[in-house]
Amino acid sequence: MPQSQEETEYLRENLSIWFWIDCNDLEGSWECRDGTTDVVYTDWGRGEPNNGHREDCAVATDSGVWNDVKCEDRAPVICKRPAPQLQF
Ligand SMILES: [Ca+2]
Ligand SMILES: [Ca+2]
Repeated sequence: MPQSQEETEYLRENLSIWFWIDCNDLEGSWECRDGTTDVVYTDWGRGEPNNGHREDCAVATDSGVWNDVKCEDRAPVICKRPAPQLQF
């Protein structure tokens, strides 16, 4: 999941897809696949999370802001890893 406004801006500028942020939104609490439940940074779109149709899976939209969607919806994932150490 994006951890900061900087990460959100990077994704917004470089992606034109929506993607799952690896956490489920449970209206007031979180359940993330890595075990995280204490989510400090959020970037919900206007009116979200609205739990519109039993929506508990959070995605970043193509405009960068977050939305909770139905967990049956399919969305790509973005993997993040540390930058490789350069050897000289
Ligand atoms: Ca929800
Ligand atoms: Ca929603």
